[in-house]
Amino acid sequence: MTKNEINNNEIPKSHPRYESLKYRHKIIEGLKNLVVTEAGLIAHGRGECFDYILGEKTNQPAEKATRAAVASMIMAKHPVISVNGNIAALIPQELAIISDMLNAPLEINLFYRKEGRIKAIVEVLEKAGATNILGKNEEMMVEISELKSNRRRIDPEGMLKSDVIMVPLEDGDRTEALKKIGKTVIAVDLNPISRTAIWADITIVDNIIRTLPLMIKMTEELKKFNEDQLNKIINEFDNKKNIKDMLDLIKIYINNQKEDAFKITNQ
Ligand code: PTJ
Repeated sequence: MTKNEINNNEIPKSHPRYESLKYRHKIIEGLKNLVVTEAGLIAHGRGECFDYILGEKTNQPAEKATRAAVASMIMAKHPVISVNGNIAALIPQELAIISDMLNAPLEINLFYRKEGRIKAIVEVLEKAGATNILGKNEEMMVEISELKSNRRRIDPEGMLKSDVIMVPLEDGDRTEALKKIGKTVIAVDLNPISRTAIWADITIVDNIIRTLPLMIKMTEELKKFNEDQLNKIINEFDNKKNIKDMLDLIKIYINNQKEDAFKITNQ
């Protein structure tokens, strides 16, 4: 790559969509170093589209779900965070921090297998400071018979013995399979009506780039709570209602855009 090419690809901080472009470039970088799979680009684009109609912010139902998720992770005996290529490329530092705070291993679990991908993801996570990484040793994996995709291979030290699993940016059928084998599933998915979102026990409809920093903040707060207080947060949370509230918010947001979107041209 020539110096000019590099300069041309730099995103000026003044660009109105700087933040969004910054993360898009992280995904592209991830593709170049094997962390992200080709389909990860498409998944990211789909996420961007949903984020747009959520106003690109953490809405109240997402905040509620995140609080319930953190309480569940703190109460869990063996919490695990499932890591795929996209999240390793987008927020490796935050993954390392939350893994440490919650004592939850980061288990690499990929839908698309490709020689060298696991190693590339381990490198990114370790560079970001992660120390508790599972799913590295392919020979050690066991299979969930309820699942046919590559995600069926899980780590006996991680997901197999876990009680609560966080699955950010998933593809359909795994949440269902994990539920069938008795796990509590926390999903982070910008699509509120994906199969993952509907099947999960706690669905955080938000962008993972906002969810993890919020989880870190909430963990600091909720770690001071006693068991009764944490159980209250978990028991009072109603996932179905929360997803419906999110869908209502999307309707309101789109309605408001009928007026707001054109303000920019009237200035
Ligand atoms: O790295 P691998 O091989 O495990 O593959 C990872 C991907 C993401 C490619 C794979 O799991 C996949 O194909 O997922 P799907 O079926 O495209 O689903 C991804 C979901 O995540 C979609 O509903 C997107 O809207 C959502 N999504 C995308 N980006 C974000 C997101 N949700 C939260 N935060 C995001 N940044």
